[in-house]
Amino acid sequence: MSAVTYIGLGSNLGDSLQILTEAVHKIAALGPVKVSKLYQSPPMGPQDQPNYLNAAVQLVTDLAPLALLDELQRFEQESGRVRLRRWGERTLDLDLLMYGQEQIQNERLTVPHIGVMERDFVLIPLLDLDAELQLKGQLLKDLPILKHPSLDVLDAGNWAKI
Ligand code: A4P
Ligand code: MG
Repeated sequence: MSAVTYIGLGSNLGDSLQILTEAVHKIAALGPVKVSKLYQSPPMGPQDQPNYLNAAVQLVTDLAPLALLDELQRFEQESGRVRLRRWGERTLDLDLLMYGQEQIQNERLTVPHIGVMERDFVLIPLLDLDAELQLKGQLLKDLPILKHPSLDVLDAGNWAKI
């Protein structure tokens, strides 16, 4: 049984465009994908770190949630993942934002990902992929946080060359 899943991508260390492009290509090897626009956003958390590049990918996959997480964590490691502190700078962060309609809570995985509803750098790329997306009965496009977004579109085209 295949599931429609959403993955959040973030990077603010190294050649972030190259790192995110490679990540999209690796994700695309797992199943059909749709890719959001590419955004630049000011850091949430410590302010003495570079701006982030953020994007999201919709992936249709047969992988079970933990098997998908294994793949995402492997891709993070392969990018030479550096993660210095909580909410701090990192070469590549891949978060499993949504997995179909499933609610998952175990020691390795919380889905939907914590913070989806509070983070414009997650919500806006998600809405590129499906403008009618809902979470817990809430249409994401109606969330008040979207009235004053803090991120900029860097590339509205086929930036990942997929
Ligand atoms: N884990 C649990 N649920 C999930 C899930 N749904 N997807 C576990 C992925 N992983 C999940 O991950 C720690 C553990 O979370 C994993 O072992 C996995 O089993 P991590 O990536 O090391 O840590 P984290 O929770 O992602 O880190 P942290 O530091 O809490 O950061 P966040 O919340 O991901 O935020 N500002 C901007 N503008 N843009 C950003 O992308 N990102 C962060 C990181 C901070 N500020 C940002 C951005
Ligand atoms: Mg993460």
